[in-house]
Amino acid sequence: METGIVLKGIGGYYYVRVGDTVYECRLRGKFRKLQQTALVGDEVKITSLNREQGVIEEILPRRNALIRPPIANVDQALLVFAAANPDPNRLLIDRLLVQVSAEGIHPLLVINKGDLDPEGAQRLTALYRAAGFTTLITSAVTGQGLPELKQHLATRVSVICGPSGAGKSSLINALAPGLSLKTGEVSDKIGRGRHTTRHVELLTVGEGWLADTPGFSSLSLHNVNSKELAHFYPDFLPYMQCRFPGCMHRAEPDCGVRLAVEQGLIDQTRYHNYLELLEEVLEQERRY
Ligand SMILES: Nc1nc2c(ncn2[C@@H]2O[C@H](COP(=O)(O)OP(=O)(O)OP(=O)(O)O)[C@@H](O)[C@H]2O)c(=O)[nH]1
Ligand SMILES: [Zn+2]
Repeated sequence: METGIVLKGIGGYYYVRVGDTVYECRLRGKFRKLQQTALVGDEVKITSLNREQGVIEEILPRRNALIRPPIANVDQALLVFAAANPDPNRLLIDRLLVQVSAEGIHPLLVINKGDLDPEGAQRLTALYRAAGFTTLITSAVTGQGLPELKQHLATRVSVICGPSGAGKSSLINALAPGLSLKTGEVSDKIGRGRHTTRHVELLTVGEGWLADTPGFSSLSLHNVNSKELAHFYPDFLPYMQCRFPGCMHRAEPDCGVRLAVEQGLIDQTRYHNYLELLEEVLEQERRY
């Protein structure tokens, strides 16, 4: 048996990449009885019937599984924001960083459209690098940062997410030439792009795999609780020496995080967005 990765599934057929070959596979009958199906991203063991077809004999244990898009074993999420047009929404950046980290997925903050505002892009990436995140400036138009982005994709399964119009489809097209995803023009009137991307497939990009469908469309922080929220802030961690063990870093006395904000050691906006997300999580907990 050979081990491969499921790149896509259509109507009961799974396309499994083993080395340089893609096999069209069906699931062994036992999976139907167990009501199990394979997910894109699954590592599977197959027996080949010939050089093009095979049978999935075993689905290896999943490290994680996203619901939208349905993909297993996601290692990394590219959080794509535009340097301008549309302007980056700091609250959405922080929200996605928390959401992704809480799933155990490594976030890579990509500031695209670097050509439109090079200085703004530098400022933003410097801020988030200082906060402990991996960042990259790209441009789907000039090609800036694309070789580096490819390196970040190597040997992993990545999904792309971010707001409409940030250039997600453009980046996917630039990384996987030959594929032509539709890209939407940003309407200047409303400043938002159209949602044009649809089906789910893992694209082979260099040595890695990239989902062609954007993820994390649900914006609720259902996977985080109020006690652990601050732990997804690497920039808070060194200062989380507060008087109260359960400190949520709001109005508690002798809070190390608040002190660090006052001393300019933690970015103000990061902290304000934290408070906003904390309120949201607390409200969620009150309701359930
Ligand atoms: N100047 C510039 N324009 C870009 C860049 N990347 C994408 N665009 C343009 O921005 C617009 C939106 O790009 P898309 O790739 O459709 O954005 P998206 O994030 O996939 O948007 P949705 O499908 O709505 O989620 C298009 O007109 C692109 O041509 C870039 O790096 N620089
Ligand atoms: Zn505190």
